[in-house]
Amino acid sequence: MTEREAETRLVVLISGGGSNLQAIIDGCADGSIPARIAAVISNRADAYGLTRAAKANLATRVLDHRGFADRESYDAALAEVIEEYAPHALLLAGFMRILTPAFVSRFRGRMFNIHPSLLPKYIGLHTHQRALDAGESRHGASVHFVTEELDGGPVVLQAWVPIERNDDATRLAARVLAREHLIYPAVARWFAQGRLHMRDERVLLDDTPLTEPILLGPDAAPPP
Ligand code: NHR
Ligand code: GAR
Repeated sequence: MTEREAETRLVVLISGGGSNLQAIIDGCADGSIPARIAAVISNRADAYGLTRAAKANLATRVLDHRGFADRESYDAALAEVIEEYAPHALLLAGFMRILTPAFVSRFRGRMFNIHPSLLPKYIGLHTHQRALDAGESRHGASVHFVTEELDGGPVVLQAWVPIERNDDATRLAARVLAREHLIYPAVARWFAQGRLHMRDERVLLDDTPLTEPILLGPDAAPPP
């Protein structure tokens, strides 16, 4: 019997290890995310996530930003490659390049990012060390719609972890990453089920506006 292909097409952008990509690959494979990954695109040829994608028989592309004169021309080329795959959604999963407003406008409302902090805290880079330096007792990760404002789009789902007495950025990052692998597939599932929208810069889940992000504690599972 021929399996009918899941209708929702995802394109995933990576720059590195791709463990969040792997969580999405696994969710698509086990049916919990009713979608398929049409392509994985990296700005770095040596990203291990490309190996993960190849092992899963996914299409891979590399578009190195260093060959382009400016952000506008890189982003225009990147958008062209993405549109070859006509994705319904675009997932940034450890993608390390800030995207221009012109790029964002092409994928607005169907582009997500996972950011390693409890937004709106710690926008940008080196979030784990900054949370430690600030003496926080909690840290975590957020999945949000991507808008023109860096790490500023509406947040759908967050998970927090405790900061422990002898934490360093490496240990803390690992504890956060384990929770990322839970929350990003959950958001991808909701999108693929047609339950997740952005309207007027707000998140709609099941047609209900979220007044604040859904926040999971250390042992909590995402809502169905
Ligand atoms: N683009 C837009 N418009 N909006 C967002 O919310 C985005 C975005 C692009 C990437 C991911 C983000 C993160 O989760 C993201 C969100 C890269 C940088 C960065 O400073 C900052 C935030 C994020 C990703 N990048 C450097 C740059 O000059 C390059 C750093 C490097 O190559 O290592 O682009 O943290
Ligand atoms: C993740 O922690 C992700 O939240 C973070 O990079 C890691 C990527 O891991 N993203 C950013 O910092 C974006 N600027 P992965 O490649 O194993 O998914």
